[in-house]
Amino acid sequence: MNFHVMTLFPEMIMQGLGTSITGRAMQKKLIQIEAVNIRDYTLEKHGQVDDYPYGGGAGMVMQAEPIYRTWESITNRIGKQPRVVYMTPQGSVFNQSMAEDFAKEEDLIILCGHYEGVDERVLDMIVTDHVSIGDYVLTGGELPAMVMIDCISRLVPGVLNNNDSAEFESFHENLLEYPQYTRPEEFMGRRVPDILLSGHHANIEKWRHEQSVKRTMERRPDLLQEK
Ligand code: 6GU
Repeated sequence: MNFHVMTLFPEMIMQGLGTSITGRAMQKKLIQIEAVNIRDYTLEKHGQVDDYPYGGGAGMVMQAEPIYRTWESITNRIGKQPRVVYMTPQGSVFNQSMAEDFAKEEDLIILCGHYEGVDERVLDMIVTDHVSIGDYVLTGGELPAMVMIDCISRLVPGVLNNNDSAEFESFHENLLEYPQYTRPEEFMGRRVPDILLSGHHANIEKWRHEQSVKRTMERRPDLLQEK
């Protein structure tokens, strides 16, 4: 899967995703991430990419032209026009099922905004999906883009070592993950639950499922209402 990130801070994207599981997935060519600097596509003399808002008001607005030209360069190069996700607090709130939907795409273009916003005309022209990562305010779309790319990459076949681990983790069937334990059997007087030492796989599976349901009821009852 190929992620094409349109941003004013390309180094932030590449540094943030260059390590750990996403970094390894890039090395293995299972995913490809390119961060394209919108500033490289401005036609203004001093590299300007933003300007004052028409009608007045605080802050600056990202201009349409450099964003359009960045998009044009990417789409001409790859010879197709994939979905374009604009990261914005005004979008639909990202979740696991949106990740599963995006993971079906071969290419995805992600637009990161900054300042007070982006000229609406270029959004109308190129954006297919508006996505937020939650109800709080961030400085720009870069961190949200990284969150989304991390989450989608985990669903690309081969990215996780154990092919099973993605589907059994938190949010599988809208349940939180059961508690985990490793050595030693006793830590500061606290013992690992006996059932996990019993070797009785059917009972262990039943216990884990019960723990998942209990935990979800206690911590995220809202998940049990969904679907
Ligand atoms: Cl996608 N962008 C910004 N700037 N802030 C956010 C967000 C996105 N999602 C939550 N807060």
